Amino acid sequence: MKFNIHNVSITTSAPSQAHYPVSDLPEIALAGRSNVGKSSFINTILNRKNFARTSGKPGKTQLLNFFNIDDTLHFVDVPGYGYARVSKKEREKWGGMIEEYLTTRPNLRAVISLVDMRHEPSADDVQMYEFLKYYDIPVILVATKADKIPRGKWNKSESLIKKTLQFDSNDDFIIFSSFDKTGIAEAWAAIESFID
Ligand SMILES: Nc1nc2c(ncn2[C@@H]2O[C@H](COP(=O)(O)OP(=O)(O)OP(=O)(O)O)[C@@H](O)[C@H]2O)c(=O)[nH]1
Ligand SMILES: [Mg+2]
Repeated sequence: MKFNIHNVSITTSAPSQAHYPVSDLPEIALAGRSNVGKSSFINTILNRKNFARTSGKPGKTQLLNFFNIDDTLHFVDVPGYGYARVSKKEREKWGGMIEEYLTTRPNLRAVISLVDMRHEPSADDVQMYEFLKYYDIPVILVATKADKIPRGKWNKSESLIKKTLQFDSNDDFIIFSSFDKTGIAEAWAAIESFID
């Protein structure tokens, strides 16, 4: 399948099931720590500057944002986890929202799970990965901000991430950078493998 990435629009922003779009389109959700680069990832692979909102201010994406891509699939941008400066109550609200979506949505085909390639995955990252594996949701692991580490250290970073996550070798692992556009073709190939 070939995408012509021309027609992209936001379908809806939903806090809960009742607000999800009524649609048969397959969905690919994005999960990751606040500030890891989820919105940037969407912008980069769509070759858009500021489609999904990005900001240096963590915790900005508060709802599930459904983006229609050429009437072929929805990307679902999910609020980031692990943002320290939110209350316990807000964190629980977030947990309920993401869990409800991930465990009940029949349209969901795979989750793009983003981790910062510069660091060992956090406890939150590990928990998210374990959650996805527990519910048998296919994962496309994206190690992002690769531009911030020299190429000579990419293998070492990849090994550390895989070891810490107890990475399932059946899942895709993609080295990515929104800054120098590394990994766009690989990301699309992985996404398309879940859409056909
Ligand atoms: N160097 C570098 N910076 C990046 C990359 N991707 C994102 N950033 C920066 O990281 C910051 C956060 O990016 P976002 O895309 O807004 O992150 P997010 O995961 O959507 O954040 P929330 O919506 O708050 O959960 C921004 O300042 C981006 O410019 C990358 O590949 N390389
Ligand atoms: Mg975002």
